[in-house]
Amino acid sequence: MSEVIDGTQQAIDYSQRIPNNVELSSDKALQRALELWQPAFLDWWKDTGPVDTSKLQVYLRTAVSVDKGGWANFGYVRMPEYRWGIFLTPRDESRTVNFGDHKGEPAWQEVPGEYRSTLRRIIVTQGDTEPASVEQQRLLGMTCPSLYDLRNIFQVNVEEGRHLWAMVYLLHRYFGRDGREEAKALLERRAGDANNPRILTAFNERTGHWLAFYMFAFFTDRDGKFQLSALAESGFDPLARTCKFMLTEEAHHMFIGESGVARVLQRTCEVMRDQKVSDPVQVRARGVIDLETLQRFVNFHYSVTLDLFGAEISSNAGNFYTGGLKGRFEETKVEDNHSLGNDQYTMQDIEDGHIVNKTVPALTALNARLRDDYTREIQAGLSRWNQIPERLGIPFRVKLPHPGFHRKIGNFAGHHISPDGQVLSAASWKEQASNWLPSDDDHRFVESLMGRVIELGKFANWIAPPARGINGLPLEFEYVRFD
Ligand code: BYC
Repeated sequence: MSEVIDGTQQAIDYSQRIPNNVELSSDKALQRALELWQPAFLDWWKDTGPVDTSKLQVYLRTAVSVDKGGWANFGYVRMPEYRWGIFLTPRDESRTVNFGDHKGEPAWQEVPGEYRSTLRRIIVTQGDTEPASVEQQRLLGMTCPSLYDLRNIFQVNVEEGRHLWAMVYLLHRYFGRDGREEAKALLERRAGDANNPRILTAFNERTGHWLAFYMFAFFTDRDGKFQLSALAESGFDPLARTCKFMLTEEAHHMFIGESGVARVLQRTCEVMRDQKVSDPVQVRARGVIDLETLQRFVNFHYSVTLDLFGAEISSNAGNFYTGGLKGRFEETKVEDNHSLGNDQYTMQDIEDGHIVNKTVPALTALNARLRDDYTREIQAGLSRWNQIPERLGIPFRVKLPHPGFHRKIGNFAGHHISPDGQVLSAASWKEQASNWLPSDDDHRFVESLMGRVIELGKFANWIAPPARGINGLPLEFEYVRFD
């Protein structure tokens, strides 16, 4: 099949059973294989996607082109009829491999044999997170703080479904029978399943209420952004082009997370100011989420998301880089020779019970580096959140815990680190952990606030309305129709 998509081909062909901009109809075998996978995907959506939603009409955006400006079309859609498809940014014929041992070679349009299994594993790992997040959020539509929020979670869910399509296209198109088998297995694993769980830890956690959802969308979707950005630098051009378009969708998910938590913070701070309360028990008695609980959720979601970067020192990551498969964040903007041959990187480690700075070969520390880039962006988000209590005269500030806090992967795993970076004994950690991580009681309290608010323009008591509606529409708009 000719893979070429020239620069003018930005529009998506919706006349096909599988919408696409990759000239799918010119490769009949591939088209057939994907058309066989499509009903399995729809069955998966029916079984594990948002519950009781097949009749709802949701005001969703759908990609109509991969053009940077104005690629989306908004309208009412019944979710099972959403047009999931395959959208890649157009090919740049002059693109080269930009880092590692193959730097300067033309970007690969087919999978280099020597990297076949490594690339497949990266694509499968990325692909596995997408359905996992839909499964984790499956029950959230049963409650909602407003129609606006309900529509937003459904938008996220359908787009994560599309991101699964993005990876499945690559598996089918470039990895033959193995790829088809992996694509099948992506529909078989389940978030949190004891026998057949999702691959990465955070995607087996529970997302049991809307606070967890907003935190997930802020912290974990942003890992998505950084991982996709690193893969968008790949020398394997179809992967790079796929990830570039996925990133445009990801931005809205992170907005939902950041603004969701900001609105919770806003509402709590308003109540604390107006009713002159600060004690968490009294704050909770007003039906809003106390800031101490909010902090515990920040601690949890940040720490489990840091685990998604893998071990700080990773020979896998070094091999991905030298092979030209996965770059650094904004690789082409970094001013160096893009080989990392003799470069060093300073990171934290534990030695003799103390946290120390260690300088290591940069090539081995790429996961630590990507994690540090991520943390800088997360910290900027927290600084924006903290303007809210500041503006409302509340002294509380949300803080990031130390990167070693509550880690299960990497050089801090197996150690007990407090949020302020003290190395503790197991006993001391156990005594204090409930001050730092959400307890069952915290979850129960947050769950107790989760009603179903679906009157036009109304918002639950525990969250402030957003600054504006979707696509320039008012907050009173009927974002979801139940007829
Ligand atoms: N849980 O050398 P290591 C998103 C495994 S989120 C379980 O430390 P490496 C999204 C690892 O697989 C972005 N296992 O790590 C967000 C390896 O096993 P094997 C998802 C883990 O390989 C919200 C072993 O431990 N995309 O898109 O350098 C909603 C040693 O590995 C974990 C990607 O992750 C863990 N947390 O890097 C929806 C990008 N961490 O292979 C979507 C693709 C490590 O020895 N994935 N292990 O059996 C990758 O680039 C890499 O696989 C990782 C790990 C960065 C995840």
